Amino acid sequence: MEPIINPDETAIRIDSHLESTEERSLADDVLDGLTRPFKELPPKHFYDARGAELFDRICELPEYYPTRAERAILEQHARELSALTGAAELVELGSGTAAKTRVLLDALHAAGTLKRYIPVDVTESMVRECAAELTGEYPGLRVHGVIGDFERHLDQVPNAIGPRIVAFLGGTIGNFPPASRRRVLREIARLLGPEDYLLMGTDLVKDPEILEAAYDDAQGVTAEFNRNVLRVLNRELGADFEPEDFEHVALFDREHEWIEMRLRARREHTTLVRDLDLAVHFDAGEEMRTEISAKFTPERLEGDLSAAGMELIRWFTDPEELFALTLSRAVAL
Ligand code: SAH
Ligand code: AVI
Repeated sequence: MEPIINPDETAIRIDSHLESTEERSLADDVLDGLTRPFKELPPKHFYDARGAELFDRICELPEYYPTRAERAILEQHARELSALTGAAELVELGSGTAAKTRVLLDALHAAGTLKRYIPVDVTESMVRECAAELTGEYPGLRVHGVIGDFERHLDQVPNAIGPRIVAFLGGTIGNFPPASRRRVLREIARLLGPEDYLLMGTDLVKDPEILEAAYDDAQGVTAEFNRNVLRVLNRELGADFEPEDFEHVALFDREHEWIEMRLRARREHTTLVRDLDLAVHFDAGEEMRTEISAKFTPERLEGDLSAAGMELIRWFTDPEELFALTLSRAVAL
């Protein structure tokens, strides 16, 4: 019997680099982070399927302006970006649902240059769903999904097939502390050939009240997103956290100019992380850091880019100057 060939199948390729190594990285992060004097967990573990759904809800909240501001900038400048870059492919780091990315894909598709989209994300379901949707929406588009950690797997991004934009939207670069931020940017610079550009979204320094409201919304969606990391630890590592034992805290650190999200223990207790054979004690009121979200000035951004071997080419912002979208290139050595 003839095999049934789905004509769309050739349009999609997905590579996964996580599997058991990802469980290892969660275990290492938990062992390292929860045995420190000031407990800490890296934010990438928020994003299981539930965390990704909660993040989508955050993007719709009245207080969370970054998504709307970045979308407005993209809508204003997509055609210009398309003409300037002539991109044949778009690599997107932390692609999520690629909701805003469609604005750029529309422009590149209309210009007739776009051939391939490469979403890179730790959340497997996101990469798979996004690949299926986008090949349906853009006839002729090939999608090569990379399920992986952009701190460890950027060398798995396939070689460019033409001028490339690497998009890093949403302000996700701000979720790295300064040293790792520069390390990630250096790795990104290695993805850029002489014809290629980094298109990066960064949230800007502003009134602390606006910032704190964006990370502590009235409906409590961000609080649920924050506590979701405890559910991930319960499921993946057999921990026995009671999420409601922790209160959501979001504050703007004026010295570092970043938002810090923390979980504050409501009572003294000890949690067992069964798979690591680890007992973790929390004093009443003790706080564990779960995310930083750095806010940028043009100087901070230029400093980080230049330390990573890139130069800023264009700076776009929204009318209220809440958020910036920048285009950069690798500096020729
Ligand atoms: N770019 C989208 C989503 C931002 S949310 C937007 O602008 O709305 C951050 C995304 O990055 C999530 O989809 C999450 O799964 C992914 N992510 C976070 N840390 C990651 C890491 N270390 N490696 C790969 N993806 C990561
Ligand atoms: C993905 N990242 C840029 C978001 C941010 O604003 O730092 C994650 C987030 N945390 C709380 N709300 C949104």
